[in-house]
Amino acid sequence: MHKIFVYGTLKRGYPNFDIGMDGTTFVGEYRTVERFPLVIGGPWFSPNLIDEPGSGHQVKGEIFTATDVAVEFLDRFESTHVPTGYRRVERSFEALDGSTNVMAWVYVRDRVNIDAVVEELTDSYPLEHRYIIPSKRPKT
Ligand code: PCA
Repeated sequence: MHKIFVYGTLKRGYPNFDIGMDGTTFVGEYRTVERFPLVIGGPWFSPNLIDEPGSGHQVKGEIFTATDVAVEFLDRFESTHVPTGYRRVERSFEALDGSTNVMAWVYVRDRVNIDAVVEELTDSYPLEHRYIIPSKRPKT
């Protein structure tokens, strides 16, 4: 089993939870141990955790356990095969109640690959009315 930390549209109650988190089981609410910048990037107003530890905030999200198949699906969903897409990396997380620290996978991006930073967030991604789900994006 894998552990995966989600901070954006894959959280419970967010637009990609139903399509993306099939085959996962909720573990709890966690935050990154290190600080990271969290931004909304264009053109789909997507949340991006930028792989620049030490700046930004401790970012809050949710940890799930996931099967190999579920992680393979998520890798494709998050375009890890595209050089400018998300990268899945292992980072450390602490439970919001401070009880435990765990390692988990998380999808991060490099700042140079983000078309436009629309907004710098603080410690969490709120429900974002501007976000455009993948199925509503024009085909290229
Ligand atoms: N989905 C992943 C990364 C950004 C996004 O929208 C997540 O929720 O963690």
